[in-house]
Amino acid sequence: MAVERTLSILKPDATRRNLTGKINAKFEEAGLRIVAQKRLHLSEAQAGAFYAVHKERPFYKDLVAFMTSGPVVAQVLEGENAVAKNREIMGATNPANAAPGTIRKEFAESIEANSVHGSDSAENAATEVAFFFSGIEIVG
Ligand code: IDP
Repeated sequence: MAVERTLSILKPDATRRNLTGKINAKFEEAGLRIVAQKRLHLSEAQAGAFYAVHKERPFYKDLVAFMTSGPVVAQVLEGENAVAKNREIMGATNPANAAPGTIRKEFAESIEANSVHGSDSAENAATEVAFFFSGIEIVG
């Protein structure tokens, strides 16, 4: 297995409820290392650009409004098989379908306010990491 990097975002419902530390503990307990991290409040243009792939989906407008409703924490997670491992730790998009012990099962409020984003492929991870971080900000 290769060491990979993936982009994670702690969403506004998580920062609002002060869950940053609890969620980060899940990543670290699973062997993922937080090699970059910053807190920011996304503009509509930034959130819209990040989720451009969902532009035609019915929930796009609400998703952009939600992602700009409060601060987020953008992070780069590093570890063996990091992309798939993070998706496993996150759990299913809809918390109702998420497995016990996953972040979304424990913390998500709804299918929209589901606490975390994680890249879904190595290719998307590279693009998403570059969206938020320059090379000098990632310290492995
Ligand atoms: P993922 O975050 O598990 O990869 P995606 O299908 O890529 O799921 O959707 C991106 C985000 O859009 C979700 O995490 C969630 O916040 C939101 N979303 C997805 N499906 C719905 C929906 O049916 N209603 C409202 N929001 C949704």
